[in-house]
Amino acid sequence: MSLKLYYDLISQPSRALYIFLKVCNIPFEGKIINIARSEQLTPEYEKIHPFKQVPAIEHNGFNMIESVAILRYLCREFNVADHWYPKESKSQLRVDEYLEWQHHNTRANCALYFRIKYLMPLLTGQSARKEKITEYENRMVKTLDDLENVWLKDKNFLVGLDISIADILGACEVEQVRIAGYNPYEGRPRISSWLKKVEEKTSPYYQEAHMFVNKLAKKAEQDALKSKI
Ligand SMILES: N[C@@H](CCC(=O)N[C@@H](CS)C(=O)NCC(=O)O)C(=O)O
Repeated sequence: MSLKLYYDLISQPSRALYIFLKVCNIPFEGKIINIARSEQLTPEYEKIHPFKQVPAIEHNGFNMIESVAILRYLCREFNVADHWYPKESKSQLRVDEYLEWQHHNTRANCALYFRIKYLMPLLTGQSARKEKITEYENRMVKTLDDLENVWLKDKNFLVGLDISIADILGACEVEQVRIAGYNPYEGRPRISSWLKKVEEKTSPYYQEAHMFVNKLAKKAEQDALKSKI
């Protein structure tokens, strides 16, 4: 049996798969595809991921892409605890509701803010216009407020009393915006305590997967402080 994970820990869905595989004790071989070095663009990797992105998985010679589909597949194929993706129809529906919502909300709005404010200026040497950053920040703030006030309104985790794959995917997207100098915890007590719980439930892999993110976020904090002096 062989399972290979193609990933880069700077990528939110890559971190989600990494954390899930580790915490569920599913053995895998890690293959780092360094995005900063454009390793996702090689013809060999295109055979694994036709859209040249991370993450991807190869399970016994069968390639698969898209983190949400992969997580559901892993829950079906491996003997993982039921709370990750409950078999009971209505409980599973609750996880699926978040996973569908996330594409156009947590994923789209947090990742776009990160891209416009941090990634594109880094790659092109040109900062985005202030109005553009504000526009994307506003969209992200709406999503974070929806997480705070709707999804986490009366429960510890996004869709229930225990952690599910929805929480790992959601947390990895929210953590990413810290690299761009935005603090998603500030003024959002439910998000703060949710992230802490997700971290506790997936420790030490959550911290391991976010080591690079934490380093970059710290640098962003220090840069912001310096610019105020
Ligand atoms: N919907 C995909 C998203 C994949 C994706 O956008 N990957 C990004 C990193 S987070 C990537 O590989 N970017 C490099 C590129 O597009 O060249 C999933 O969830 O797996």
